[in-house]
Amino acid sequence: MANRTGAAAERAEGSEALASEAAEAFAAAAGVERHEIAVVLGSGWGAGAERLGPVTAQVPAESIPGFAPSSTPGHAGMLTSVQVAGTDAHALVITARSHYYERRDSLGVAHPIRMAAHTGARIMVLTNGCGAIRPWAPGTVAIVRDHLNLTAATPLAGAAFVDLTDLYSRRLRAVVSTRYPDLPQGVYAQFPGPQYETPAEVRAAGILGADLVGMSTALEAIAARAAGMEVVGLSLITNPAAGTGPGGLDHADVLATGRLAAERLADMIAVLIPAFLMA
Ligand code: 8IG
Repeated sequence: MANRTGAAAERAEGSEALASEAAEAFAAAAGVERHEIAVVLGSGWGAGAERLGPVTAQVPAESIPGFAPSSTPGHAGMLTSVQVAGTDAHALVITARSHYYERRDSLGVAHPIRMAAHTGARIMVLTNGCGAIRPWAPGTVAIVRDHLNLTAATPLAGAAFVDLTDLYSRRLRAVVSTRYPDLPQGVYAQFPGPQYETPAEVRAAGILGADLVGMSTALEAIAARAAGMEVVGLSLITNPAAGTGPGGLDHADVLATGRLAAERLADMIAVLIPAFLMA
């Protein structure tokens, strides 16, 4: 380790220095100094950048420091800079989510979030696809009201006693509810994955207070709050959680629900991002 001292050690995986370096590299690649808002597009939400405004730049995540090559062949994560129509702000759109189940690495999960903070983002929009414990139909979008972190992991290290009382911003949830009054709000439980839950685990999560089950978002939300950002979470329900629907879970059905919802979700993103910025 003799050669990993000083600056090199400070740029270690998951570090603030690496996030800062990534932000500088992205700002240079985009030719945009400041991104006021960041959006992580999860399962089903991938079309969300398209109607947001003119794309200023799009780079493969792997070209930015700290991003691991995508583990899904043919699906390189992208980092996109979009000029948000109707505002003078820029959005950093992240379709390079690193899931905890990929490498059991919560620091890697937090890297894009910390990078976003270093680009200037004060708002972090986290979207995902998830299962519903409640009888909410596939295709429904739920607003994340709170979460249960059931991963036994954290993106934080050291004495980072971060207050999570209002983690999913009441203010920004109200912005969503004003535009879309019918959306339910729910508690999202992040399981470690990659396996889906057993029916017993789903029942247990329900007793603990969860309405939704997924494999992302909670660790990212913690990292975002620790970095000083205001957080909003939106979940596309793609399936009844295991044991609550008529049959088993099939990833193909999950993807099909996402495809059917894609246009509607893209519209929602285009409506909500400017609304968050102006709130
Ligand atoms: I999409 O039912 C999607 N992601 N843990 N459980 C978990 N993650 C999910 C599910 C689900 N559906």
